[in-house]
Amino acid sequence: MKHFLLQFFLFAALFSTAQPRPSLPQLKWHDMEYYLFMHFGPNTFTDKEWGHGDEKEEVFNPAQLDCRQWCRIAKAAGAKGIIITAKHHDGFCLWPSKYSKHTVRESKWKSGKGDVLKELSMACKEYGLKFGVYISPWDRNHPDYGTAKYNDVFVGMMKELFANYGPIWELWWDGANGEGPNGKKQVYDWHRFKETVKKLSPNTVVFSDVGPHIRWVGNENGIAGETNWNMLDTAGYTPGAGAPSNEVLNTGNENGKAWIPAECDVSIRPGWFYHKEEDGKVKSPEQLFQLYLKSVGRGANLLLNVPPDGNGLITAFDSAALMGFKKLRSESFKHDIVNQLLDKKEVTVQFQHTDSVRYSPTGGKVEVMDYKNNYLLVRFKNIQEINCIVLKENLKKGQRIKHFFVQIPGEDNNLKAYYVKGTTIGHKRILTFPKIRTAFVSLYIPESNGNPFPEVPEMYLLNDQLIEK
Ligand code: FUL
Repeated sequence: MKHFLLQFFLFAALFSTAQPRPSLPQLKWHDMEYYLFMHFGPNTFTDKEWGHGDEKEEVFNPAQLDCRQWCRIAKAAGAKGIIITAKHHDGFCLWPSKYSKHTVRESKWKSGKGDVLKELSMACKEYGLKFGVYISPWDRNHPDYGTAKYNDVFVGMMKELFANYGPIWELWWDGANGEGPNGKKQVYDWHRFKETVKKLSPNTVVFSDVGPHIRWVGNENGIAGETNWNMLDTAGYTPGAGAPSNEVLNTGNENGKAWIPAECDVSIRPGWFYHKEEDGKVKSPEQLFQLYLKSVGRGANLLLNVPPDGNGLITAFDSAALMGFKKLRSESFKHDIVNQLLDKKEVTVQFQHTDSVRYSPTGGKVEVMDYKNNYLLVRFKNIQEINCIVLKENLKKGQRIKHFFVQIPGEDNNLKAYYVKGTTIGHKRILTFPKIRTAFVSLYIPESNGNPFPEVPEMYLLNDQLIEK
């Protein structure tokens, strides 16, 4: 018995030190990198950001709604999916839910026969885009909100979503709740909500402030932490007011117990919903590129909101900005110098780490680590000109790199020519700097949680105007 107990505790100790790893749906999610958010509903017509839930259903009437136009633009913009506000805080459902009387069915649009989710999910399939659904737990319309019955309503609605519009790639639970001191208090059954998704659609990744699969980045400006761990501790926390601080959400927890990477939601306009007076305030392609560097370039994903207008179309202002952004990305990241030269055998990439370094595959801390020699060296046969390096880490092994130095001696071998100290890498860490001519780049990893697994970096020469500001 004693022996058994000892084994049990040893096993438990090993297990508890194991680093979290992404699930397969999460690994695929990391590769999605950039996709669109669409805020659409009664607010689009009433010019509000937060509807009260008492708006007449007839206000919703997007005469020219064309989800294929949304998808055509998303695809041309290089976005890999669309997440739509199926139900915002006003409770209006963009599908004819049997759990509500505040839906497209009660509107005049298509004489009550329309279904935005049907149209969009089909258009996404046609264009090869992932389809995601935002559904607000906070509901200012539903008569059951504030009672236990509302949890049944919310679960029932999710069941409808999975049954009729799947596969749903990402489900978004917004944590916002603006009920005042005398407002209704809903005790959400988060556990039941999670179990419902797990059972009905195990490959769906669920976003909320604290996951379970994807976390909020802690701001709505599209900016991830320069230190950005994909791990988070969630014990004792809930979405919304019960979430960890924005600072913690922004950087994650180095030793967090669960893999819950950050997603950066940000709007192309000042507001989330369409407002005509913001037509002149759409972010420029250059601004979007900077956001890309600060989100995807810091190991997070970019969820860019592009709200359709009252006709049910994406305006020319937004579409032009998206195309400009796409052009900047395509031109910038077209020629990966390292890969091209690898093909021609004009570069060598070596990763050196001491032979003494061994890492237990169980994740247990069983051997002494020595990282003195963790160098990734890139040597070019001929001098190259670069101003951008994309560092990457093999996330299948978890996120381990804690600290790195990149050194690029100039043509004259001046070791100080470019030298940057950084913290985490994760899915991608995009570094930009004034252009430099060099034959050699080194990445030194002095600190990592377990043996580090950096991937072969990409290197580019971007237009000088685009380096991170
Ligand atoms: C917030 C909401 O309150 C905003 O209206 C918007 O939907 C944004 C994405 O999330 O919490």
